[in-house]
Amino acid sequence: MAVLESEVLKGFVRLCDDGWQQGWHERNGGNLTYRMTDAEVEECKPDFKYDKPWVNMGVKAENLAGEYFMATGTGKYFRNMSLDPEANICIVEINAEGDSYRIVWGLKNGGGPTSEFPSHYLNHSVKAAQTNGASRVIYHAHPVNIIALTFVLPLNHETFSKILWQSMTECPIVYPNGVGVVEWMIPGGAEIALRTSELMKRFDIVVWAHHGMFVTGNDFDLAFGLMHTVEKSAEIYIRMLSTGLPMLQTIPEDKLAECAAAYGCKLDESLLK
Ligand code: 2HA
Ligand code: ZN
Repeated sequence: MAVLESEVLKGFVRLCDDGWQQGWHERNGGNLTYRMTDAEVEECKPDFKYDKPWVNMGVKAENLAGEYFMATGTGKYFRNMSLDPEANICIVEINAEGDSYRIVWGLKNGGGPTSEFPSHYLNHSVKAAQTNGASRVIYHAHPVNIIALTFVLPLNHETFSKILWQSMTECPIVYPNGVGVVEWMIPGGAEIALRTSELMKRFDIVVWAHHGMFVTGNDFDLAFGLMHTVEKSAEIYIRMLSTGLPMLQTIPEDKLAECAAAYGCKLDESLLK
């Protein structure tokens, strides 16, 4: 029962429930992975079984060798995570080369980690290196409003970042590095994984056109909060457009950096050019 009683599993499941309640996880949409701390691994280890085969991921990250990840299962529904975590979630161990995983807990009825595991894995690699190990969560969801915007806005980082920053005053403070954008691609493979992880070197948020969003955070609250904030700003922008009325005013572009600075954050002003 070590895993089922752990705080880390409770936090993981809570994020899944919160995302489901927001309407971001139709059917089996979306996925979540968490890089466990050494203490969490020790706590959960009594439940681990090392009898499953190694599975090659098609991508490699040496800085994640030997790490343990908690991951939603492929084809599993966020709606069901809290009802039966052991059937819908797994813990995987990464091998010494950093290119394969094996399931050590969970998915009791079979299956594997999320189809987007290669993307999650490379994003974890980039973020762990960049934050000296502080970043632990990668979260992928299908929020309605940000997806809708990918049909009507040009697909570039500058347009999305500026419009979303200007849609709500907290935004330049919550995500001063802006938003990266990937054009439509086939999900689930190494190509979109590499593309996304390249952008994760610069951003904590990557929008996948006509699909959804990837965000990263040091913990579940920060990752969920980031998804929530970006999606809310997209919703405000869309509601503003939906009035059909002309926009009379917005947050001044030349005040965005000042707003972030007032809270100790540095806006990536290169996105405003
Ligand atoms: O888990 O969201 O991108 C299903 C997906 C794939
Ligand atoms: Zn998806």
